Amino acid sequence: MQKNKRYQKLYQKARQVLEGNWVQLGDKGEGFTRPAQGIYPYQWNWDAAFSAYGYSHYWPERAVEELRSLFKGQWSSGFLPHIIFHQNNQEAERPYFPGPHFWQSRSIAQAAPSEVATSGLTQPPVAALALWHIYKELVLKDKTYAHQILKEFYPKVYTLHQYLHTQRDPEKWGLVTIYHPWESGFDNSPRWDKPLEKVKPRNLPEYTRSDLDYVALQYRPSQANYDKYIYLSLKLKNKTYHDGKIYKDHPFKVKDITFSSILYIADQRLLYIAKALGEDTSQIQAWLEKFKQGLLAYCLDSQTKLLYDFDLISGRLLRVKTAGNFIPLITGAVPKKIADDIIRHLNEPNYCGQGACAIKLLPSVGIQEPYFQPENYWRGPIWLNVNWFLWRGLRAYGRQKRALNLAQNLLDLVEKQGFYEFYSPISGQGLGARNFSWSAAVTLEILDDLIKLKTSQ
Ligand code: 9WN
Repeated sequence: MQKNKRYQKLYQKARQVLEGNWVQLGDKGEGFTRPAQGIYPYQWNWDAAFSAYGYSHYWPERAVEELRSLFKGQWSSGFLPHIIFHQNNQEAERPYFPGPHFWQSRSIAQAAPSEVATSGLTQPPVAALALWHIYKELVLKDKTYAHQILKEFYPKVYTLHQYLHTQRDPEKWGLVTIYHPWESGFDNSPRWDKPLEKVKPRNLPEYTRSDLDYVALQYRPSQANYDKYIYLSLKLKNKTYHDGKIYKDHPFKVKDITFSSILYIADQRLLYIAKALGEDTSQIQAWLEKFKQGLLAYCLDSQTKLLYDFDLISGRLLRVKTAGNFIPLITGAVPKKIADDIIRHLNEPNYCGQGACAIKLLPSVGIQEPYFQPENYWRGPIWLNVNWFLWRGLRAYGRQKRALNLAQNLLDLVEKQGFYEFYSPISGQGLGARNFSWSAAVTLEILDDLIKLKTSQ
């Protein structure tokens, strides 16, 4: 099939997935995009931002609605929860665990909004990336409306970033501290194995996982890990989700390099937005500088020349070989020599180089590592949002050809398998939830870029 036709077909399919996951709330066009039917019936933070990014390419008004729904869950502290439990959500007939009754945000946290129930954790802040892209699309059609949208969201995104730079960085390292593996978005990644060793659940109430109603345990986090997730969540709840109280003795505190790198590129977008609105940019500039220093001062392993997460409890780098080591490339703030070394690793069989995998995309874990499991969630499978970040990282370092190969491999994969939640790097098989929103959203972004590239040639 001709490339252009092939791309158009895939584009249509990706749109269908996103729009098929839209959940209407009320009759005024409000709503949100669930990550996938069944297993994820509510609005997740970074999933929503990816979806908004996807919509922004062809339906920016819908993208605006997605962000509006997301920020309805924002707390007065700036904190943006990882799940928003919208009311009148017909999708959520089956109970999700841990759901609104577990978190009890409205009765426990002073800062939580009263209109909507939320979780008490956050997730990587992708929203500014979506907002800036929405603006770029809107401004071509209607400058006044585009400006209004920036004005509406700027204070919300600003206070979110401010919260992350202050409450989540009392050490002032320029890096974000997470309290729970769920906050990273990379849930059961081996990145968190060491810090979780010290977390020993006690007096855990009985609970029933809802995820296993949809996906078998072999593809999901282990029961032992789940107990720790619930235990950590209860600890946060006992501290009324108050950062000052949590910080003193919470048993899981990690400087997360992917979260912090995403915040850095989100800050860059915030800077463009501030400039477009004529706002003062000095604070944002200071955040950007701080990250650059912190990343190299605390996360660079001088021997392997790789970047790792930092465990605040043991005071040690978490030297595990995962996709996480590559994500800081998106910032363009990694010095060239170190970035070259990191990129060179992509040639190794460990990262699916030299024909070691069915699909040449970045696996979530090095395939030769003892903790690699090809079909288990964040312990080995390929995730498309991760590869989307790598694609951007490669371009930030001028590796256009490599980035193009990655994009083409990603498109081949979704064309053959469909828009799955994740894929085995060994067999290439799609796994987890089907018709997964962010897999469609990042495909739209990549397709759009390739189509533009083709038409400009
Ligand atoms: C817990 C929704 C979310 C993603 C996360 C992914 C997974 C939830 C789960 O699904 O996490 O938040 O039930 O495992 O790990 O990145 O945002 O798609």
